[in-house]
Amino acid sequence: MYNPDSMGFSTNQIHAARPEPIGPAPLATPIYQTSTYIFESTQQGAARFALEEPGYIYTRLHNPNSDEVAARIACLEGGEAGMMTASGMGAITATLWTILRSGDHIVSDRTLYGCTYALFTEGLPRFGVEVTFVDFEDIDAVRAAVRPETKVVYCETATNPDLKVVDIAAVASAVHEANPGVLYMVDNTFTSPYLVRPLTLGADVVVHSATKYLNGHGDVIAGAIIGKKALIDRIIPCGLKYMTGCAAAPFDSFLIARGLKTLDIRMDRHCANAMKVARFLEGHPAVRRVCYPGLESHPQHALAARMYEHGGFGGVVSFELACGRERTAQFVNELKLCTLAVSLGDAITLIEHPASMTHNTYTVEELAKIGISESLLRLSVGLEDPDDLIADLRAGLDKIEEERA
Ligand code: LCS
Repeated sequence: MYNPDSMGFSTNQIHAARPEPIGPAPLATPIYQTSTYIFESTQQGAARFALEEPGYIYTRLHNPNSDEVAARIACLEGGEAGMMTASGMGAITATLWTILRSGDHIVSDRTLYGCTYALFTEGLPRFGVEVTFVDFEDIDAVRAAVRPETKVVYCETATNPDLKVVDIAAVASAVHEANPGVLYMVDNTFTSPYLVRPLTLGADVVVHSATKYLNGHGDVIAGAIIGKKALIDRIIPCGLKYMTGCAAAPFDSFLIARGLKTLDIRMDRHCANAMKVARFLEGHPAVRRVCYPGLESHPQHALAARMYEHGGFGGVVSFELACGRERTAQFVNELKLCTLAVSLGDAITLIEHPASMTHNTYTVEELAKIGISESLLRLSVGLEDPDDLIADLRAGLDKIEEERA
């Protein structure tokens, strides 16, 4: 029993009235807002560090909130094990820095989230890793790009920002045939495991920006990695523990666990709203092109219909206006309900301009090569009444059309 009368002020300000851990069995997992965990003895601490005894050591490695949500996401993805990270970029780097060495090679889709592209063009080459960019619509080109020193093949399920859909099963069999040692890594942020489960289609590891649909409420930055237990057991002590240190915060993991409870109903609504908005945009004369896998006009609509589960095609719709960059910017500035911000997967509809924002890591020429113009906008359709979103978009589009007439 702690006796404050026998202790100094400094000791009491830390230890006095500290509650004994008790078990009231709360329904929601409490937030384990702690950096470290008490060992019963030096022997126990040594055994945990030696991985001879399971148990908590330090929150950079494990935390009950993060472990709980990681295991839940792994279950949803159909993976053996999972781990949380402080961001989606943390999930990507922790995985790659566990796998790669100088001299290794990556084959990547050429359309990627802008920071992933910068990691591949600016970051990894500084450490002697070479990246070959290929259009993943062309499976033969992907197969041909794989070399003996290729360690990782990388793509997004649906590309950010233009929603090209990758045939994950076809890529998986092609690249594993070309080199059985490659790790096929898929960023499943845009679809979430509710719509696509890359591991069940032959991918080896899935990464997420959990900042997006998994959390769903725009108040967290976090990432997740899901794959074979043997791989996660390598990434935690290497990619997480000493290469990046990008551990997820306990509170963020708590919020993602809360958000995950409604993933399916949120995704159903995101998909239904996005479909309605995409059909509206496709019918408006001020819109040159709409990128949405749910539209019959999308080049991979048939693939998406086969590969996506639960009858939805995601919540992001990108569209190109029939006007120049300046007028496109003005259109966005005049919207009332669609909110100008990067990120996606929020209850609030967000709109952004990829060429100057999320994808400004590509040069204008590189963007043109992958078919992204300065008039392309990316809309993350939220959970509002879709008719209100359409009215907001229609007001701006009608104005452009009047000017053109
Ligand atoms: N992967 C994809 C497909 C993403 O879209 C993002 C972020 C990341 C990884 C990185 O995740 P983070 O570190 O931000 O959690 N995408 C963003 C976007 O399109 N707008 O703002 C961030």
